[in-house]
Amino acid sequence: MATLDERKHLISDLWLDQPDAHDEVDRRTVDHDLAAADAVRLHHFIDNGYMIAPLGFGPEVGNRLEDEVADLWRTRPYDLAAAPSQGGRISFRDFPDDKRDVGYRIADLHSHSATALELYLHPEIFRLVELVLDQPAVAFQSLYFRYGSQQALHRDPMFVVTRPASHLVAAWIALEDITDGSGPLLYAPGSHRYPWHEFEDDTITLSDKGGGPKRKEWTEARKRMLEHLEVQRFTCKAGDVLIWHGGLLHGGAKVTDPHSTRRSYVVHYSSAANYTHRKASMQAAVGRRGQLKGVSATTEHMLERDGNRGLDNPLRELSAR
Ligand SMILES: O=C(O)CCC(=O)C(=O)O
Repeated sequence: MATLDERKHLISDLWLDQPDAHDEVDRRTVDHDLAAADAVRLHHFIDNGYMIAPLGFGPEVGNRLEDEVADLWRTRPYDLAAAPSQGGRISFRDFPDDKRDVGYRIADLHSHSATALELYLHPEIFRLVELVLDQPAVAFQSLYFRYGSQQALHRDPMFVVTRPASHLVAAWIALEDITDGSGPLLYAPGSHRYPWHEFEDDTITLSDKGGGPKRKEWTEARKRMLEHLEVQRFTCKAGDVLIWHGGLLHGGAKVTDPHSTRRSYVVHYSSAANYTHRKASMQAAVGRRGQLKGVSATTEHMLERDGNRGLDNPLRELSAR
């Protein structure tokens, strides 16, 4: 199945990517009881590649999550991983304390925190994501950030593989009021409609780690894209969610207030019919010298709440052995 068309646009069967998308939203408003507020969000999503909605909670959810994370840093489970700002995932058990700073993130916290699981399977986010996908969705991975990520602008399918690539939607949930100095989420409205950089024949994934030649190619391609785009900063209230199209260019702003946290939770979704299992890897200490070695696991195990489904953290399979 081809990924890009001859103009280097992502081939997509999503209804919101089709030329008649605005008409179709209007038609569903009249014929299918699509609520007026949702129609406004969908029209905005078609043109801009994202929508923003309130989830109806305040900072208490983030505070609860923070307490659960503090407990996990005390018990240090083997089958949960975090990644430093530079580098791959390392088991919580072996994660260096001095790397728990700006840019570090916890992967798939939904397996070890009740609050993270609530966010992972949040009914209102599922409702909105399913309006976009127009079919049942599945959550398949999550990231918890305590501080700004400072991640360079990118498009998720460069790193996150779904089949088809167009069936990728993400949600970014603010867990506290997000200030400008804390390194807010950055996004470029309308970028989802831009052509893609083709790293190899019909390939949009970037496999280079660090500063390899493909990274440099991408830096140049992004510079060209940004000549036509305006980058916005998502300063918002706790409980706001920004849901983006897989093609939206986004990243994390520089943290200019070193004392600020920027607690947020990101979840990636695909179509449930297509995304049924996931593999994850991490480094963990082995032997008497405690050298870090790569381990990985795959899961098909689904977590479910209120009829919404999400894949478990694959690393939980490791503790079962
Ligand atoms: O939260 C951020 O600063 C960026 C997150 C992001 O780029 C992602 O999860 O893909």
